[in-house]
Amino acid sequence: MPAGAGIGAATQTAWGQATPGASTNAAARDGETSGYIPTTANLEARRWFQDAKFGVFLHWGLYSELGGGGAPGLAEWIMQENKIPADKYERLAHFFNPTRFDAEAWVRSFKSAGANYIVITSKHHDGFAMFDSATSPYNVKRATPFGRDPIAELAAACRRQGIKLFFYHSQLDWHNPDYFPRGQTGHATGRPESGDWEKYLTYQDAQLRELLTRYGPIGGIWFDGWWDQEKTALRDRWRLDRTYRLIHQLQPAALIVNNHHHAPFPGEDYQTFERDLPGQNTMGYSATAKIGELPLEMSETMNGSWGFNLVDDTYKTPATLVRTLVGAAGRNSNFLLNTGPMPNGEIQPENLETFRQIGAWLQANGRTIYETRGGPVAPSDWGVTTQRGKTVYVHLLRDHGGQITVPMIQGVASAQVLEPARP
Ligand code: FHN
Repeated sequence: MPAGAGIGAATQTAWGQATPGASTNAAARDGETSGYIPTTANLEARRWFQDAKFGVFLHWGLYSELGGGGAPGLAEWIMQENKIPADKYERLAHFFNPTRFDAEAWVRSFKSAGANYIVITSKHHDGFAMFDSATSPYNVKRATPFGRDPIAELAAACRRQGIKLFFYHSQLDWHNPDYFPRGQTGHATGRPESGDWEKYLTYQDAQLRELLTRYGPIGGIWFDGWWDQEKTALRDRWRLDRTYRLIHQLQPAALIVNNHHHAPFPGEDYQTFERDLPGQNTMGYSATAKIGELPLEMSETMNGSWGFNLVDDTYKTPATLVRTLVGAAGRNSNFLLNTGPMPNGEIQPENLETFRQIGAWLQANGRTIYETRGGPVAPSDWGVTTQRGKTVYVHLLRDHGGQITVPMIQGVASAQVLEPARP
């Protein structure tokens, strides 16, 4: 598969930049200034995370049943976009019955794609818990004919097959009446114009406690939706300290990340970028996302939607996605690639094929990606560099007219072409 114009490896005789792992020390310093000191287990988990490089993102929920409603766009936003009142949307739970869900098969596919971790929606903005929650009956086990806990099945499969599981958890909630006052969204849900914000936060922490105590050791919590209250008085009333402390107390090695689109807040363990490489801002999410000292990640969609969309065929090619993965690695960042499972519990065949091709590329070239850090040469028009130990991998991602100059790799002892240029 054409991943780029080629890869070369050069062995350095001297270090051209800070040693791998330096960023985790800086992260520890960040923690000290905020009062949060990551434990040794947490720092180890951050290093593991940086080595892992590639993860699979899963947006799966009641919205998957509607497949985007016949329009391209964010299928998981259909409740908001189509102004579906909460009590009507609840009915979707009665039809949620993904009988073809097979956690072991999912994990096998993602592992053979070369992924080392999975991030799945435990709750998206629609407020529906995709796990068995004693905190609220509005959950997959108790409110659907399916009657199973897919998160428990996935956690068990991940454990058996040796891959880490993270939970995406939406802070924004279009269902819970106590998510009040509303922020930028969720105004057409028919909920009463009253609610108890503190109660909402207690509810949120109770669900997080369930996620952190019932499914064994987890990779971390991937928050989203903070931005909904960014322009309101509630902006500073999330009590992140309390929530983050709870998570770190229950599972010190669980990494906290929050897709608030800013530089990391105190207590967070890595920084994520939505649909843009760190340092880019083509989507408009990253204008204020100054790159911090923590490990990095970029998330991306296969087409234009996170949730399963029936009509959106704008799939990125495997070659494009591999280039993004390599571009991320060259920026010292992980790559988190999304698929929206279908309402029957299967992964879209188109996406499975893409994963298969990415896996084939990683099988052949993974040594230039896994366990590397961003290389000594800044990302450039022609591509990026990664490095492990004294070996620098030069990834040529674009047409370079047959010749490039790679500056500042000092004392190169030997060089070889690993993957010849492809059309
Ligand atoms: O609104 C969500 C969206 O549905 C999706 O979950 C993505 C994933 O990064 N994040 C939000 C937008 O920032």
